[in-house]
Amino acid sequence: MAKKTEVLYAPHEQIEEMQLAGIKKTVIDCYEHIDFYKKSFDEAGFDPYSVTSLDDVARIPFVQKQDLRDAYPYGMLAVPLKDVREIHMSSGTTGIATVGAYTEHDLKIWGECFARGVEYAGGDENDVMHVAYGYGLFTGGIGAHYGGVAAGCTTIPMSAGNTERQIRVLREMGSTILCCTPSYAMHIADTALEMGLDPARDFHLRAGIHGAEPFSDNFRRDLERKLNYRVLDVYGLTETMGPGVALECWEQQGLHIAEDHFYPEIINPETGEVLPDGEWGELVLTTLDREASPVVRYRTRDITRIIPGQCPCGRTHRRIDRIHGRTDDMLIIRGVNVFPSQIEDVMKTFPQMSSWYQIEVDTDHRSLDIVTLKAEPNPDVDLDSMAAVERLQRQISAAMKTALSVGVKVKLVEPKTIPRSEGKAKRIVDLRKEK
Ligand code: DLL
Repeated sequence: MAKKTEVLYAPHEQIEEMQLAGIKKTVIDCYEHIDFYKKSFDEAGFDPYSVTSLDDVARIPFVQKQDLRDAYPYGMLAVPLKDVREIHMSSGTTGIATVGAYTEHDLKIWGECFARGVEYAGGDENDVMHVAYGYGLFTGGIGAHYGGVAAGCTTIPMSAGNTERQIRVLREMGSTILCCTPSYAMHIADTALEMGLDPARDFHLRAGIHGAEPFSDNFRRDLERKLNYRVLDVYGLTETMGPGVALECWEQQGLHIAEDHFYPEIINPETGEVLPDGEWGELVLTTLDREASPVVRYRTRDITRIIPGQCPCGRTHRRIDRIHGRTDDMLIIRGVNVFPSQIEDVMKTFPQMSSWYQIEVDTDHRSLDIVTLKAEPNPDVDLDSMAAVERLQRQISAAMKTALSVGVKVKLVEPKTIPRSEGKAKRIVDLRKEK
């Protein structure tokens, strides 16, 4: 019988009571134990003992990624180091990493949150979970692993890489749930096809719990067709916990936030004003019971919205929409805002196109952004003449114009020339930074 975690069905008023209690405790903990918050609250004139309703949250100052970086390595700990059992770090590609620390309690909650993904997939101890997110400082591998174990699955800690071996193990162990980035799942599927296998038949997958990067609906359908399973999105970030902050259920109508552990808000990224449900903006998260690394109003830079209304699955935890992208990755083409995942979605309406692409951003002589989509057609597509290639390029470009109102140059490239990734795919190549 499928598991039914009670709190996921609790009346929303009850969840709000839990949230208020969690926020009250977290702001006081942060104020009393973390210098950054004491200074930030005092400077903003915010009294952490004054919270009486969820409306008060809008008065609390934000915390940003840079604040966490400035506190590296241990400046944001709310407990003594002796109580910390595990540390993870963000990749820090743009500078100093941010640190996520966990007490024993935090690790337990993490496992329980990710395990909800297994529950949402209708899974249980009869499932074999193949974890091909990277293990290590990245939260993907270990977070999914704790989730698999907490859900009672037979959990296989593959980590990322060595794709042919992944394929052998997927087949031989009869894995039913695959956890990795969506781009790596696509690479696994494509490699299996190249090896002469039919992964839709030769694998035994039922569900994939894929996240850590944006992917479009059309990308998802392609993956589901190739692997003959259902793809569920998982969201998370080092600064608040790792994967499991929000997870999609079988309905595929948005990701349920673990509202008993996180308080979500959507803000206008320019003004900081809180937006009503349904409006797109930047997701801000407050942890409700995190002991080692609590955050209060952390600006994620991820663009989404809270989906109004209740999910047909009957669970009461509110849902965020699939992440469009990060504010830092948003392209502004002649004044129009576009995310790479929207470009991907349009490209993937062309059956001739594979899922491998990169978007190059450069500036022209008038310093206006020019955007080129470099993309691989499917290897079995016969583009025998230059004229055929140019026609397809023009058609894709025209579809971008119609769907997104932006001019995107399209350049088809040879199969396998776009780098494959075992973790997060690099979708944007910013040539402006190299000038
Ligand atoms: O990517 C945690 C994670 C691991 C999530 C495995 C899901 C699965 P970071 O490396 O700190 O942590 O990167 C966090 O990745 O702010 C988003 O911009 C992006 N991201 C995470 N999940 C999704 C998703 C992990 N489902 C950053 N869709 C976040 C779109 C996502 N973007």
